Amino acid sequence: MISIDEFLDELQRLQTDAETAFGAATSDDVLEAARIEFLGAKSGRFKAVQKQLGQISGADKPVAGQNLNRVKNAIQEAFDSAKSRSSSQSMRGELDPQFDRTLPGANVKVGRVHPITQTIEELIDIMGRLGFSPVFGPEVEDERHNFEALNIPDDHPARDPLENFYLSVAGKQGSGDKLLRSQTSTVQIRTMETTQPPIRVISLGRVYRPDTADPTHYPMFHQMEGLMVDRGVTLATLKTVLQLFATNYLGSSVPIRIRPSFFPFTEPSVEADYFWNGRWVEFGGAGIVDPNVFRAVGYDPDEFTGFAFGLGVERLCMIRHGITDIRDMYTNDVRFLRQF
Ligand code: FA5
Repeated sequence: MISIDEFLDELQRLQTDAETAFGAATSDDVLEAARIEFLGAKSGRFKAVQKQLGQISGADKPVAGQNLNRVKNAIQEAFDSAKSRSSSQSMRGELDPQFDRTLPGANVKVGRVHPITQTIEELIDIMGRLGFSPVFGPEVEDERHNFEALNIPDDHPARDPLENFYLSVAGKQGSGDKLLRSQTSTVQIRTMETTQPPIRVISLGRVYRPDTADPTHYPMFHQMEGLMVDRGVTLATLKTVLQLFATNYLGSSVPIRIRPSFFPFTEPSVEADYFWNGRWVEFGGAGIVDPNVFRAVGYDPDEFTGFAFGLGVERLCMIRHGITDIRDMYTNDVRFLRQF
């Protein structure tokens, strides 16, 4: 039998010795040797003291056990902190005589987030503050979501194979074919199919059109779609949200205007412009959601109204950074990209 006092003395010695040894280890090898001496699974000193637990009287066992655990944790902690110290660079200077701390550091080249991704993150942040949550949809779409539910009939020119990337070779409208989505308005439908009003969402992502690349057009670009559905949403709500968006993204002195336009899925439809560097610049289409769109997703158009808008993300990014050619964003020239 061992008395509890002897056992606790032994534990205290073990802890002091271990902390001293780990603290004084001057290389990884010495630290490892100390680890084996104190924490070694078979014949480490901690293990030896642990075995003595069997010789403690039953009444003292709980106290002995608690102290054993406490010391085990303290020793482990002392080892962990010595280990992390030895792997840090400053320690290498002290421990490894071959390490020359006067050498210049390695020049690590840190990458950057692409300007379009930066813009998307900022747009999500701004719209989030106005209560709009981000939602996402697939880039390969079917005709229901890209056209039909958006009130775009089979014979509409927007469905022409020459205006879209249909995915079969035959590529024909009305064939039930899949296509690369030509607008993010698809996500309006997907959201309304699965959610009941009130709705306040934005959807950001890539869209594809067979447009010839020029300074302001690219065959793949990004849009930010906005959708708000509730009771009593009007064109005034839309204009307020667009103005708040422009103020937050471009600055408080930027006025916006809306002018009549046409989209099959909104009625009335508008084009939204902001005033920038002495001229009006278009930032996208918008309007009040057409009752036929609500019918297509099972909403009652007499109960709810909503607005939707679709803005070109590249154009917003370009205006903000003074980029004059959209193609620069997609040539992957790091001399261009590292400016943002
Ligand atoms: C649309 O795509 C509508 N879906 C927008 C909308 C949504 C209207 C909801 C009403 C309600 P539009 O084809 O005009 O609209 O495109 C919107 C914006 O995308 C344009 O204002 C422009 O900023 C941008 N855009 C269009 N084509 C290109 C292109 N080839 N390259 C870069 N940006 C483009």
